[in-house]
Amino acid sequence: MRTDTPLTIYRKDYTAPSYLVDTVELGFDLDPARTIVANRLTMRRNPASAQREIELYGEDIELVALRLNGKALGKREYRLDGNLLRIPNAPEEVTLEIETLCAPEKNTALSGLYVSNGNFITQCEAEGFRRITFFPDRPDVMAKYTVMLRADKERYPVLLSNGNLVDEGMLPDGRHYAKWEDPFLKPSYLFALVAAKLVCQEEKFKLADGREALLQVWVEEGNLDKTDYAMQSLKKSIRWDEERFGLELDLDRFMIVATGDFNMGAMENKGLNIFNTKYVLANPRVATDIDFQGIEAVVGHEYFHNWTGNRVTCRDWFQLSLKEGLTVFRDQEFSGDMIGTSTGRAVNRIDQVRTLRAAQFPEDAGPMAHPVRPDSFVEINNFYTVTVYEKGAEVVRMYQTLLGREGFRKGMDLYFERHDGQAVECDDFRRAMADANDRNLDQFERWYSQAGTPVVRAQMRYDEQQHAVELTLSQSCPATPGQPEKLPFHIPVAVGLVGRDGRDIPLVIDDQERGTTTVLELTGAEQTFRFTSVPQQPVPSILRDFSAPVVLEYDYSDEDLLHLFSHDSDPVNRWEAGQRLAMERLLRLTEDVTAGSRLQLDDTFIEAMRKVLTDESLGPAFREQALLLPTESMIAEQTDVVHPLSIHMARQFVRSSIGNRLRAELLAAYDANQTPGQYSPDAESIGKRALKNLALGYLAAASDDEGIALAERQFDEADNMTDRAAALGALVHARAPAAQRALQGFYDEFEKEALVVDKWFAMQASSPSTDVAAVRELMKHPAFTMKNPNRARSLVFNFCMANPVQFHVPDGSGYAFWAEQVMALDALNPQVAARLARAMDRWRRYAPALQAHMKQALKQVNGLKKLSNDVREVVSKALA
Ligand code: 0A1
Ligand code: ZN
Repeated sequence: MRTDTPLTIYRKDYTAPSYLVDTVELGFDLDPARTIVANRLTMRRNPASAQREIELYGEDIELVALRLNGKALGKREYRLDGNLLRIPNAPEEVTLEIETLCAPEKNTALSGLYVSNGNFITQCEAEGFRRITFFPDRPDVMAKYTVMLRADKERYPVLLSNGNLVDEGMLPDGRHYAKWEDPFLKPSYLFALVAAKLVCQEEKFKLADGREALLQVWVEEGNLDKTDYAMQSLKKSIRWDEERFGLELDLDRFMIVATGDFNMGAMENKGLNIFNTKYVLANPRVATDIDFQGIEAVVGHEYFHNWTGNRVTCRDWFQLSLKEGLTVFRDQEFSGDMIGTSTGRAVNRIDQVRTLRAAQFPEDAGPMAHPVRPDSFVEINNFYTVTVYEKGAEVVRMYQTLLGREGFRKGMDLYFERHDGQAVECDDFRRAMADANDRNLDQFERWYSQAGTPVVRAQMRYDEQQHAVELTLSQSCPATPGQPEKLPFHIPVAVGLVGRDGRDIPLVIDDQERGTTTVLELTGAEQTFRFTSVPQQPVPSILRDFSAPVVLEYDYSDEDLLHLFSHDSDPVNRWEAGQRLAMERLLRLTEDVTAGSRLQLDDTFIEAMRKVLTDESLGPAFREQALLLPTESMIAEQTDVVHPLSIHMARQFVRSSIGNRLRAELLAAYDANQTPGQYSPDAESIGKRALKNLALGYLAAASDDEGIALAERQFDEADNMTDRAAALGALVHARAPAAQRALQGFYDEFEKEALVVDKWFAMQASSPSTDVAAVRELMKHPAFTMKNPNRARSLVFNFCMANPVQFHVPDGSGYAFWAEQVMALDALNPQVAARLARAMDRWRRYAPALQAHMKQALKQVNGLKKLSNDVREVVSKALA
């Protein structure tokens, strides 16, 4: 906890480390109150650095002893200022021995070495290793690690670290030890240890080259009935990386450990991935379809990091997207390939687009906007963002769109050939892609350096005499903090032309046949592309498969959109046409609510919805996506002055109108998409349940009681969590009289399942019937604690971020609650507090009366003297 003005760190100030580390030997005497860490480093001066001082970082640890080449260092021979330990005039080669003390049980920040439910766990990314021992804790210092763990055998029977187990045995006083050796060079942020009472599901798995690897999933006792899916996902991930990228597991043993106390989703520590239980534990009784999908994606993500992140890592934290954007892209492709079918893939892609629009576009337009490769930060933990991750993945995807799958693979191969074992920059990845394909990708660099969501404006002119289409594309990008002007991006725009009969028109440019979808490369501020042999005026389908993370502007008429919504061969744009139809109406209705006008929804829209709902040729998963309305926050992003209540009422009106006017079709879809028999989280069944439960939601939102009755019945009879939670959600959100009974029953049944109790809190927190007072009541529930991040997120975050009507009540009490909780959380866990702080990012867009309250709440937090750098950065940027 720092109380002075936090320091900004700039990418341009990067300098090479003064000393390199060859080997690290760590010894741990584990004790919750007082753990002794012995650290023996062999180091040598870095020829690439002019600096001669050894620089080590340490935070919240006590230095007990320091020896250099066998000799204890006196107080004059080193300097310890805050978190920086410097040893001047050190020789060329040194052996440093450092002994420190830490108190894992007091570590509520969950960074470094901490205790979770009695077990020792570590989290070192980004800068947690320095909370364990003094070290040049930066990713460009890569070393070989040997780790000796000592702990009480009864309390901590399982002792794990990175790499291979090389020795284990007993010690006096009931203690035991285990020695681990990691054969690979790694940066300190990939270090991990676990000392715990755990059990595991394990299996030998044959790798492509014939070797056998031991795979383990470690969980607390009582949870072995929930590890199958994670294990299956791990095996699928290993296979997929072999087949798609020729990348193999490089260790004999690969372990996953689940912990209930974790700041993020999971962590890719070498050979010892540590996961939030949310992304490991699942069976049909306690986990929903979305949970199962999340597990597959996150297990894949962490596994894929072994090559993209671990074997090739980041030179500095500004390059974070080098590993994160690339690894998210890889996990997205993995999920798509696991579904297999083309509509399944499209639905997967639609989900990605939705996340980008709902979370990344607002970030890119707000006070925390930053390039995919940021130029500066105060606290690196604030930059594990949707921009670095999801926009970063879109940037990687654009290489594949521009170079083709094969070209992309060639680029990947060259990247590993050049950089295996190194810590590199985003530019190195771009260079590998360019060189492997003999392409100039210089301009593409702007995707890394310029923040903000580009706007692509399209105009089409049809020349009836010449039978030609001229498509003019122009681009611009709004100003973002520190970047008033932007230069043009290199944007791949995938385009098709849809004929009057609904079929794609074959594309001809410069007398060349280009198939029915072609990728136009927009590199200038404005360019015109000319298509010939177009027999009649088409409707352009632009940005197919969402080929670039941009906002597309085109003056589509309702007729155009209806045409695309019925016919576009590109499912993403087909869905997109429906979203545009819905958004137009939602925006108009929002204005009508604010103005007090009567609300009306046109037949055209309802008919379009009826058509998709009843179109059996479309898979249920796609129909569900097509019928899902843009979220309230997506609507808010499209309005100049945000009135959250108007948006909510407009959206509710559309929901209940759909429920009333498509009642028969919704009931039919509800019946037709039952999934009897044994639960299975395959794409087909997931799609059916999604459509069925969407129908249920609309019916429950309608004005008669049948939907509510259906939800009650489903709640009582469902044999899986997907259907139970959906039914409960429908009851709670519709404020049904039966909601209270159902909530109580649900809690009683699942009170021992922490992840289900999280759902129970979350459902109430995001319900428009839960006001500030009710949330405060829920915080008094014996199962609530702010110390557990999942629990804090389930109640407090969901209220502040997913319950706009109640959070934004006119008297400002929601914001006062926010300020209180940010401050309380900051004292425990700054990283998590800073995430909650971001609920106010878009405060300047709200109606003036709300703005005033929001500003006051922000100032209250910022006025606190004792505030972490994490929260300080977020609130001060919001106020700037
Ligand atoms: N590298 C992890 C994300 C992660 C980042 C920071 C953490 O602790 C502060 C934990 C995990 C990933 O991308 O999965
Ligand atoms: Zn990652």
